[in-house]
Amino acid sequence: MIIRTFLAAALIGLSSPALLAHEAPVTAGDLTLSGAFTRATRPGAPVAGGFLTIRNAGAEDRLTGGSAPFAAEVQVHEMAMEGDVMKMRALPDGLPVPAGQEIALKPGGHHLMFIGLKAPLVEGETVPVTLTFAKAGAVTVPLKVLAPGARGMEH
Ligand SMILES: [Cu+2]
Repeated sequence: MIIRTFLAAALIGLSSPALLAHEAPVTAGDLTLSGAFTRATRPGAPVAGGFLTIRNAGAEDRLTGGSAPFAAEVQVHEMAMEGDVMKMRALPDGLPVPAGQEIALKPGGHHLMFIGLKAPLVEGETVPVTLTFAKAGAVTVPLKVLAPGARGMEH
């Protein structure tokens, strides 16, 4: 039911993206992925971040990486202090999604990193990312492209 709704929304989105304020959640097994967005980039920008909420109704899972047609590579990043400087770095073992909990990838925290952008991300468009989970497998999620600097969906 939720998947059908998502497909219908995606089809509508192809013809008139402005109809959709935000994308319907995507479910895969025990996981529900919602509020997924990225941000518009300038021409030539090499990287962009991706953000979403992952709710896990089942046993512990792990987000290990992913792929996207608009980027050469998708990594899972954390923010960490190095001396006095906040830096981001890839999580080589991925990001745990604890049993029965919800985690948020958000600006300033854990995030997806799109590396080697093949084209600018254009505000108002929707682009797909396929995330890889240790248990749930590959899950494709539509990412809304918001304004540069946007911190999340407006409701
Ligand atoms: Cu990053």
